[in-house]
Amino acid sequence: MALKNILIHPDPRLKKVADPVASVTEDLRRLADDMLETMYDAPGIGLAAPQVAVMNRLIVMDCEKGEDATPDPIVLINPQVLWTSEERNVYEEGCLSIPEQYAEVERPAEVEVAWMDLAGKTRRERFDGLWATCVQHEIDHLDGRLFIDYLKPLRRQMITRKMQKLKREMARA
Ligand code: K2U
Ligand code: ZN
Repeated sequence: MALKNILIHPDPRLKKVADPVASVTEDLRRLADDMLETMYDAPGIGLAAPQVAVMNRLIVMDCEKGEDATPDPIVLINPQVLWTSEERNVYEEGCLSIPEQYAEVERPAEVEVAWMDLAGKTRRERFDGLWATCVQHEIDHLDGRLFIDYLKPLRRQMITRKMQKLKREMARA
């Protein structure tokens, strides 16, 4: 198990479309493990492979919040949204690649997703609540989309400028 470095926006790798996973290998299992460890350490409730500079269509999630919640990690390989509800939900989103920045994003309240699990089995499930928000946020990462892409240009530009300043300070440290 190893903690991975999380890319910070702006970074061209966060804007790329990730490649489909061909097969579940030992390396992929190790990557999923490392992503879960990195997510819990952040802490976060989701993480997509491009955020750790791996351009594979792989995401991990565990939206069971709270200290005493039993961890319920889920690994989704090549996830696809099959259906979205008419009903929409607004959630104040954050992103581990855009630290300390939060903004309201409206998304479908419920989504049906198909994916392959680590056993190579095809799965299909409906997500609602925070799980629905999170899985859409993570699948966006696989398509090079960040939550700030849903904001007005001026707000997005302000956040990007703040991240550029943060990265300059991190480089000096
Ligand atoms: O992909 C990521 O950067 C992890 C995201 C996942 C997420 C964002 C918005 C809404 C739901 C999930 C977060 O940084 S995880 C941090 C977090 C924790 C609790 C609630 C919202 C965000
Ligand atoms: Zn994110």
